Amino acid sequence: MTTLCIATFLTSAVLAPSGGILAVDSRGIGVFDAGKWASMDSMFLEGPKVPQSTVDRLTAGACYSLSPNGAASEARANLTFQPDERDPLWSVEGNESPFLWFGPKPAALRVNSVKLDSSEYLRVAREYLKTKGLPNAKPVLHSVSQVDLDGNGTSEVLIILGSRKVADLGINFEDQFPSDSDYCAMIVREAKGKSVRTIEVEFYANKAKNGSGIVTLRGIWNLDGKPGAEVVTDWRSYESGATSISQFSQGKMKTVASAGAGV
Ligand SMILES: [Ca+2]
Repeated sequence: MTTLCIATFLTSAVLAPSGGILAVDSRGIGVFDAGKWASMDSMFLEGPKVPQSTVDRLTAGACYSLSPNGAASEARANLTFQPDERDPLWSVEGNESPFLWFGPKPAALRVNSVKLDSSEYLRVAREYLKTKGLPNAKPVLHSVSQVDLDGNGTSEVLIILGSRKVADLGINFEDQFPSDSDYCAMIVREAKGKSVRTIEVEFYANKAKNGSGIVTLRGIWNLDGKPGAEVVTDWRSYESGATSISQFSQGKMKTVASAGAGV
């Protein structure tokens, strides 16, 4: 009897659907299927289009409304393809939650939000900005999250910072930051043995390689069930925007899926 139960359990564990689709602000962003992440359709899609049959299969089961702090509650929604020539997208119908995961309930992940007046992380931000040629910068912390990003058992710290509060960076109707001294950046603090290093993920300034732009944290979850986290961020620039899913591994943050629209 015991053997039979274990055998049944193992079979169901293997056959259980492991994939899923993340939608943010009613738009399909990324799909995890057959062990890999891919972008959902948008004007930025460079890879193959996501087949309707894949979406049907992955959205047939449960769907969860996620909160940025990691809680997940069962929800109901559908994903429908909108074949707009310029801006194709998978759109959520029947649910207005900002974050929906069509897939198995996400594994628990501990994320600690650090206070934004933290003198330690303000110091880290100033030290980082010195390496960007800004020796006297007075950064504002936008978000500071302690979390084991790569699943190696040690927490990293994901920091987003800027020269002003997000609302004051003013990128919505301008193609540049208000001044050439403005910036926005995302960095990771990683402990390596006894030392700690700062890794740049994104840096935006009027005269930076990527130009002006704003990155904001939307949420951090473990969606694919593998060790580590999926970090969901928004990027906004002049009349353009995208939501991305990234993973941190071996000291590097890599975008695994992204969808957006713009000029
Ligand atoms: Ca880690």
